[in-house]
Amino acid sequence: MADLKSNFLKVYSVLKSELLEDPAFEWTDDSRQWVERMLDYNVPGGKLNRGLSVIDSYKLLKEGKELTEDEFFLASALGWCIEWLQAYFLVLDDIMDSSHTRRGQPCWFRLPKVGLIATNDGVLLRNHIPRILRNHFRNKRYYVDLLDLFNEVEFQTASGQMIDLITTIEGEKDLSKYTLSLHRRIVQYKTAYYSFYLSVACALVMSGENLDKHTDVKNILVEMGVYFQVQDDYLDCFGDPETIGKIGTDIEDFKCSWLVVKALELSNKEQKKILHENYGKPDPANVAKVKALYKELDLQGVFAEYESKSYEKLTASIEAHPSKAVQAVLKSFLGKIYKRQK
Ligand code: GPP
Ligand code: MG
Ligand code: MG
Ligand code: MG
Repeated sequence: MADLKSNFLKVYSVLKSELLEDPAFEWTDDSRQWVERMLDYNVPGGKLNRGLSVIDSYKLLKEGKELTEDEFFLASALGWCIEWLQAYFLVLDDIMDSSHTRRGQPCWFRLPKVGLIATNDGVLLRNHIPRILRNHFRNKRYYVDLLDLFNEVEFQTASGQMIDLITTIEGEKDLSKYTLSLHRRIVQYKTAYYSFYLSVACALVMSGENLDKHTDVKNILVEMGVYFQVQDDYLDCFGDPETIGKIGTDIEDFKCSWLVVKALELSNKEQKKILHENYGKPDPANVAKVKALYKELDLQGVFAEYESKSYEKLTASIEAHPSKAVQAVLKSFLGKIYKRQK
């Protein structure tokens, strides 16, 4: 595993060097330095699960046969495209959510010399993806399928992000609009497609598969993505900031989080009043009251129950899949996130 990660990181260096020499632009030392620092700060510092999963999935689809050097490089390049996509989303999401830290360091836009230049850096990160794909896949039969896949998933994510953001306008008017079905719709689009479906879809496309024939796999991965974002919502309040590398902002931001949806479901009249009076306010005293109510309602216990139920359901749908190779891909994914603390 350590070896896999270090080989994967070597591919990052290659891709970065190519981008810093992109012949479509007239580089200067300053511009090259800015992009290099921006990439090193935002792209490789996460868990790299999404990126590494392309390699894992591709290997499992080849029934465990060793990858050639060329296959390893290409699967890694696709994995890095997903990590670039993630970096682009996170740089912009942190501005939109007024977050302070990410991956154990200040959010990129919080650096004094960066500020709103971060918005253009987001655009650049996004543009690096088709540059990487062009550099390494232009001659492949499946080039257009890859472009199509990345475009579609980006559109779904931006649409999910839009509803995540505009829902708070409605929530501020009437908190009772926050329901489980609304929550599901938001997280399915803003998280599940790019965080779960995309890695396996890249591996399938690289193996010459037609994605239209794999809607059953897609459905299971979307379910897993929903479960993953419920964990993210839970960790936003109950996770250890040192471990998750970020400080939660969902309560302050009036987010339609899984926790507030469950709290509304379980609250009596007085408890609902506490939520209405304190949710979505920046003052730490208000936030503390919401957190105290979450504890009183035993949302930690409710989440633990949800977590084991989701695991059982996902395992059952995975085991119903006809292909053992696909089952192995999905099980390895689920194993990586079950009961995660970060
Ligand atoms: C996670 O939401 C969703 C994203 C990071 C997608 C952002 C999409 C854009 C088009 C910008 P989150 O805000 O709960 O994530 P986190 O808790 O990591 O801030
Ligand atoms: Mg956020
Ligand atoms: Mg967000
Ligand atoms: Mg979150």
